[in-house]
Order: sequence, then C-alpha cells, then structure tokens
Amino acid sequence: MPKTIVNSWNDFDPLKHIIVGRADHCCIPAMEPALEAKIDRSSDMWGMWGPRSLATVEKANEELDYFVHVLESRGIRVDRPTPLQWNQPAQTPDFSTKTLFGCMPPRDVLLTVGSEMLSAAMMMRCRYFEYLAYHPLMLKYFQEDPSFRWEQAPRPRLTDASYKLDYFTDITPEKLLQKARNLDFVTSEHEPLFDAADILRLGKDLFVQHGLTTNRRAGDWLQRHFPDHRIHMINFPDDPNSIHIDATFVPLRPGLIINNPVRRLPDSQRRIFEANDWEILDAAMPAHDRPPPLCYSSVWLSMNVLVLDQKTVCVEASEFNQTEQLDSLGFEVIPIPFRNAFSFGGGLHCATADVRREGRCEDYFPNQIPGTQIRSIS
Ligand code: DAV
Repeated sequence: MPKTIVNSWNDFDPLKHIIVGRADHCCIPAMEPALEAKIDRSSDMWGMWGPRSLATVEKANEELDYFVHVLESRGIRVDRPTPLQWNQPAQTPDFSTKTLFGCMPPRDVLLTVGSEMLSAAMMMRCRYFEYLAYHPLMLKYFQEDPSFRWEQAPRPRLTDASYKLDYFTDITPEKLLQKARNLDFVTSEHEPLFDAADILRLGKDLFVQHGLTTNRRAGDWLQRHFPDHRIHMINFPDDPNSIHIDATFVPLRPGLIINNPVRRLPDSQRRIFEANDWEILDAAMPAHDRPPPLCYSSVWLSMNVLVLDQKTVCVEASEFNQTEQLDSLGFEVIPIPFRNAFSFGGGLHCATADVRREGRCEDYFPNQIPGTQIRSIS
C-alpha cells in the first residue's frame, strides 16, 4: 500500500489524514479591490494592515497544535503547511500587493475531490501565492501516491477587470443585502474565481456557493473540470456577506445538513435535497454575540465544525448550543478551544483540508431536479 493515499469525497466519512494550518507570520492585508467584502467599515481591522502581533500568533498556534494533538490521538495523520514570510510585498505583471496573507485556513485554498487536490483560483490578491505553503506537501503526496492528481485551477490575473471597483461606494447594510439578493457580487464574471471553501462536496454532487468569493464562471469551469460530477450553484439571499459555505450550510452525515437560520437556503433550491430525503435543520444559535478581536468571520463559526466520522464531531469548546444540538443528534462531541485561532481566518473546518477519508464517491442525489445543474454561460 502506498505511504499516502489522497482520497476524499465528502466531509463526513471516517477521517484518516488531514492538513491543519499554521498562524505563523500571518498578516492583516492592506486595502485591495475586494477587501471590504472581508473587512467592512465597522470592523476593528478597518484601515489596519501588516503583521499580526506575535502574542496573538502564539495563542492561535497553541490552539492549532492542541487540535492536531487531539486528531493524532484518534489515529488521524496530520500534516502542516510550511509558512512563508507573509509580511512581504509581491508583484505580478498585473498587480502588486503590500503583504501576503497566511496559511491558517487551508480549506479556502485546497479542494480535495477523490484523488485530486486542486488549488483554487482565489479572488484576493494577497492570497495569490498562498498555495506555495502547501507545495512541499503536494510534492510529497505526488511522490508517495501514484494515483494523486496534483491540480491547479487557471491562475487568475486579478486585474481591475475582475472586480466591480465601485461595489462598496456609498454602501449601506440595506444596499449590500439588496445586491446579494440580486446576485450582484463584488467580483465580475471576467474570469473564473473561487475559494475552495465555497464548495460543498457530497459525492457525485458539488454544491457551489455563488457569492462574494466565487463567481458563476467558476461554476462553469468546475463543471468542465469535473465532468463526472454535477455542479450546482446555490446561494443564500439573506446573507449580505456570502463568504464560504462552511458557516452556512454544513453536512453532518448522509441525509443531514445544518443550515444557518439567518441564511436559509430558499425553497426553490431546497427541492433537490427534499427529493432525495435530505433533512435540513436550523443550526443552533452561536454562544457569543460578537467574534473575537481582529476576526474576519461572523459568530457563525459556531457551526464550522469538523466531522471525524458519522458519529464524531469537533466543535469549538465554548459553543454550548451547537454542542447540545450535535449531542441530541447522536454525535460524540469533542470540544476544541479555538477562539484565538478564529481571528486568523476561520473555525475548525476552515483550519483544515482533507487528504483522506474512507469511503467512495456515492450518488446521494439520484433524483435530480431539472435546471439546478450549472450550464455554460457565454
Ligand atoms: O460567517 O463569517 C466564515 C467562513 C469562513 N471560512 C462567516 C463565514
């Protein structure tokens, strides 16, 4: 048997091998065209940029290391990225950026589908070189697993043509919500752009959130790239800040999903789940009324859980409502303190990227609903 096997088709089959991020050298990015999607004017990070303090990096790393320890003590193999000095400017022929970002949330960059790991075509300029932190691991998997498919989505150019540069001009929360309802997001359709964390993997079906970090052209690209899969673009019209699907719509086991109750999937888009006997439950309320300091994400990281198998799930240790809900659904809940790591780019799901889970590519949606699968746009 090869030393490494890359194989994962969903977020709930028994986990065997995973990547967990690191907080070293992480930066708050300088202003760039789409940054306001992540850091709005009311954020404590507004107007700030540069390296995060060593004290906060150390606290986040302690939590990440403890998480690794828990996973390893359950027999799961854990690999870590190799951080770059993210506090450096970078340039391409098309743009420059004053700093890079970090390698805390691998989930945003790496999409594992079966034996393939695909680096995403991310829409933030400061994240353009983030894949380099995973290059040593990709090389190792490539050497150790003869079936591993090491893939990279088309590198975006990220010129100003990729963004609607006036998107946030005179913005109000009401206008932002109206734009989201009209499927009017900060990226243009100039080139395919997506974060891997916008893609929910359910065997043969991939559900892709169309929002601030993923455009429709990416859905088109993904459909051509994965011809044996069915790509469905979905969206959550009540979410004015639709960044990544994993604090909004989270599968726990075959047939069961928790949905953020303030970002419900519209009835028309629920039909494919209903037609295949999937239950969509409201997620429990977060335990906190605000995120930790200098955090990009909302309090809904409460539901950003890591499922280890269909009976076991890791949850942030202070999220007692989410813990209680998962307990009542029959899960063994493993508490992981993670609030300090949240600020570096996300929760327990964001902080990881699958390498191997047991199981095969199942068809969980044999009853397809006409018109829900992506079609090419011209
Ligand atoms: O609710 O702020 C966070 C998702 C991070 N991957 C939110 C989405």
